[in-house]
Amino acid sequence: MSLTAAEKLIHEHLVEGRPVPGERIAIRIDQTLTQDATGTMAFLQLEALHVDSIRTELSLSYVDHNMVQNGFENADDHRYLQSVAKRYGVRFSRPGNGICHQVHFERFALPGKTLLGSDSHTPTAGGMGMLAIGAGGLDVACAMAGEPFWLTYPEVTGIRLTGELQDFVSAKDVILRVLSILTTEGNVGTINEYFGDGLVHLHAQDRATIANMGAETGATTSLFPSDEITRAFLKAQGREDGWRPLRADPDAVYSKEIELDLSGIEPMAACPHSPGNVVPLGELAGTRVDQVCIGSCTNSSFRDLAMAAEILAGRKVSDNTGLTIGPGSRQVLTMIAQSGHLNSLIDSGARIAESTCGFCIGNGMAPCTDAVSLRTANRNFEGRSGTASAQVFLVSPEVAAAAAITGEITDPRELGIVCPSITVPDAFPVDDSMTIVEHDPTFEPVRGPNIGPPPLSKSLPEKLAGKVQLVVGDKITTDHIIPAGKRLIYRSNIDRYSDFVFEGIDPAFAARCRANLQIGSFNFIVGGESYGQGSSREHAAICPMHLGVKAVFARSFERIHTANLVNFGILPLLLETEEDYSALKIGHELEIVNPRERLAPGKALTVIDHTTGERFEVGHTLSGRDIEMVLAGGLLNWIRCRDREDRS
Ligand code: MIC
Ligand code: SF4
Repeated sequence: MSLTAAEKLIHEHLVEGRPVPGERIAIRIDQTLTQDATGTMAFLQLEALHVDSIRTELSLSYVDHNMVQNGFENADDHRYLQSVAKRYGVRFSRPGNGICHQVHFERFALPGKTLLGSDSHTPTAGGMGMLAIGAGGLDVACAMAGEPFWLTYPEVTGIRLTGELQDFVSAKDVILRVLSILTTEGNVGTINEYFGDGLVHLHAQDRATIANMGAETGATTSLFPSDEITRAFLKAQGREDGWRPLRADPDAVYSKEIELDLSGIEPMAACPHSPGNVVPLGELAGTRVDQVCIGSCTNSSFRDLAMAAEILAGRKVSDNTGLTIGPGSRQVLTMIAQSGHLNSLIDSGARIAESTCGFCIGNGMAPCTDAVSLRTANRNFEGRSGTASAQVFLVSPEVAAAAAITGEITDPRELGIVCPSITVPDAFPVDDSMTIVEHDPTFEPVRGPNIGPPPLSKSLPEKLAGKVQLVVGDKITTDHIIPAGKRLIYRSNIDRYSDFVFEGIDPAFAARCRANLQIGSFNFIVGGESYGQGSSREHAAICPMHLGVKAVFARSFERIHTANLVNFGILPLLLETEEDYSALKIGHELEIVNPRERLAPGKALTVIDHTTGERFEVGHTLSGRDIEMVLAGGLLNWIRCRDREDRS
């Protein structure tokens, strides 16, 4: 049978289920990654699973998100993560070593292997033929403990690349073009697989950029073949022995095919407030720009920063525009320092930030009121920059550098300069001393006062009645549900973090839920299409769970968030018609009829709206295993019960 590259990797790792699109399957996970903002919770959960050491080939714990350290909380989390890594034999990447996806791509990703990461941009490693999937922290904890990962066997979308990119057009423009075609909705349960003659013109890091931001389509992951370009990159990183070839069979069949002629792609931009609002840059030319930020896991490689530096060399940043550069890793920082590009950036007036997520997650660099900010990141959700009124546009490093010089949105082809040609070195400066390898199963992890126990939910009650506490529209992101930025310090303190659920939409939400819970009633949320887009943060399920939310009713859900809801015992229920959605209002008292008895795969549930007296049906996509988990009150409870039964 002819297979796509994605299907080959799935078949090699399949441990349960039938390899048929739409079926639930389980795959073996070879590597995991966590980052600090999701990692503390993941490791608290790993501790609750009572294993002695990790059972993956390699697990990495990165510190890259919370590094502002405006108090003891971040540093306590770092210390806990380093100590718990030692306890279980996880490799620990110290603060300063770089952004998880960039460092993983440079030093640890391997073609042919599987990677599960507690961050939605884990698919970055798909740029080198790795099956790399983002998930909630609890799923990653389970993978570290040796559990397989459950997902829906995907439909594979083939993206055939032909031609070669024009000068000043780069990988970011390719993924923005893909987003303009696929959009941010309707791709749940698919994999974007790239193939075709155009691939030979894309370096490994270009492919990483495209795979990284493929997360914004909502697809399970993106995948590039592993070829001679992949091999050259691994060789330059001193890791050629990890290379293996991977490509689709010549007559493999994709469920849908898209053809992209790279030579026809123009510079593009994603306009506020969605990565899917893509327009050709020309439509925005001349717009005043207050801030430019170059970095994030999408565009912070040596190629990207060297390109920006060459465009800025001998020029100054415009008087009314601020420019910040965030190198993706210590390796990148070392390289731009050695190559002289760092000097060009400093001379131009750029501010050099640490190798962290930083501005991308609203941790510093919030722009001024009503600012226009051009960023090379992957997300421009409203308020994510830290400034509610800011307009964030997502662009390539070339477009960002041009705007920094002129102070307005400018097509870099109109700067009147020759397009710099960046040569990626044959040998990268390799120094892994910032990733610590230790293992002592007797070592006691060190906890600070802000670090609580892992949250557990109660099993699903016989009678499930409660109040609608919020009705929201389409494309609600997990940033809307639980904000990052200045609230990130509470990632390890669920009770405190829960105060900020839906803070930007309805600051009274948490208090209403707590009051209702006090009188013995549960809480419900109502949403539109694509509920739970964006970040993998499981806090978007844990904190609502803590506030007594037992079900979310929506027109459709995104993949990672659905899994997180189930993992924490919350029912993701599908509203079948627009009328059902419009009929539900804040304050309505709902009852889900006999959920413990009636919950079964493919079977609708009945809901009574006691406020209007109406009854309606709701669907769901829960598998038998998902249902067992919800009934048990979440994945941790379910595993504990299963292990208890196994022992008895
Ligand atoms: C993001 O880009 O939104 C984050 C911050 O990296 C998240 C993870 C988190 O919220 O900690 C993600 O993409 O999963
Ligand atoms: Fe960090 Fe931004 Fe990448 Fe998320 S998208 S991992 S916040 S750099």
